[in-house]
Amino acid sequence: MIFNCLSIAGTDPSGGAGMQADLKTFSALGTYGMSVVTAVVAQNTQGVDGVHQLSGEFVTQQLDVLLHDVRVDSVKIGMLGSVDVVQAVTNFIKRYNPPYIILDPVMISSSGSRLLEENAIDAMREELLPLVDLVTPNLPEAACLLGVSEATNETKMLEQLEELSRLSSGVLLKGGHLIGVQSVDLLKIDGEVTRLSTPRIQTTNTRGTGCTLSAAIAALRPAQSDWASAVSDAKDYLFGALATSQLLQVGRGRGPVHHFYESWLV
Ligand code: PXL
Repeated sequence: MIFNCLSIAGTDPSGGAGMQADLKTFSALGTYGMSVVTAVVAQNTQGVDGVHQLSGEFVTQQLDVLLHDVRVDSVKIGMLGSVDVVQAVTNFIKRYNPPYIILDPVMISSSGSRLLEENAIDAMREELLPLVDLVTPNLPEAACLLGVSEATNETKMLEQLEELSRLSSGVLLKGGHLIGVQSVDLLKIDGEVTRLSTPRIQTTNTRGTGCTLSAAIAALRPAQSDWASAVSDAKDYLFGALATSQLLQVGRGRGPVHHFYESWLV
């Protein structure tokens, strides 16, 4: 069976982050990719030039027309941008109750620009987090959702993991921002904590890593029996895409990861 995976996200013309990264990830992992756009972003590997935010109403229209026609097997939610769109996506989940919902709580772009209005953070925490199966914050996003300072070690990460799991049924807290030979993520789902450690790769091609990981989890989850194995396999995929990223020559800023490292002949 080929699964239909939906990305609800913003765009990246340079193809390494956002919706484009999600569709590449879905395709690389053997699923059928679909996308509903929340915001059109004028950006490249060096920075964001402008954001054209779509209305909640038009996001709803895209979702309705798609769901009236196509079976959706999993959903990855990325950049939402505004309160209006956070509420549109919240209502979509309530109305259609789609399976396997992963939320990457995108707030800041890889190049440092704001991608979520300040006043949308409360709506995301109060309305959306309780409805998703898994939320995948990095350390700055976790701090922002909890209104605390950023975790500086694994003990603090574990405390924040517990706090976040009061807000959402599953949490993958990504520790990539810490320094160390290993990069450690902590997963808490169904009451169980799993520590996922991978060797840190020294590269500046880190564009879209968060998008790629959450999209990979959405692609892999329908075929797996539990979240922990889908997350672990998604991390293995991202590790390969990061390790081979130097094969790509895209832009002068932070380059993308190599989504198709397993299938291309070159
Ligand atoms: O990686 C976060 C992200 C999500 N969505 C869009 C982005 C980025 C980072 O640059 O551009 C559209």
